[in-house]
Amino acid sequence: MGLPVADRVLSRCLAALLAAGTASTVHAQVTVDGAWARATVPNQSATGAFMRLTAQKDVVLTCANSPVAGIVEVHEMWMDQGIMRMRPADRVPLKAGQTIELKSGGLHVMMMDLKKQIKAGERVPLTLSFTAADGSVSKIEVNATAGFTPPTR
Ligand SMILES: [Cu+2]
Repeated sequence: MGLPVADRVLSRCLAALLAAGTASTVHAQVTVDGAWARATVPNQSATGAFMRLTAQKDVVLTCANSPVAGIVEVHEMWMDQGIMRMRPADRVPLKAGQTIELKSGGLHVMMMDLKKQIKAGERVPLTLSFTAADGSVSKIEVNATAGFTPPTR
């Protein structure tokens, strides 16, 4: 089941990239707060990133990338008979003015095929792409702080 998922995310990311090349890219439609990534131990291949996102207008989170991971997906998590399960989220819509929280145990950015260990205190760069109803794509750069626990605010 790995391949179809990767294909889907990849083509979605590609679509976002292509759209970004033709439409004007608008910045700062989405603000990010409290971004952090869970630090890893040596040889760990995957980890999560978490943050609060607030959009100025209705958009859908369509794509996530990071230079430190081969595959980046947005996952949702839920409890199923006492077992924590997760899967790629099909759509992550953001309503204008409403903050959604990507957090441990809920929606999260899943970074897989990690290219290096993520040490506590490091910055983890992420690029998130959002598509609006008119098809325009905006991208934001996120610097998540790595740690083993969420940052205190
Ligand atoms: Cu996940």
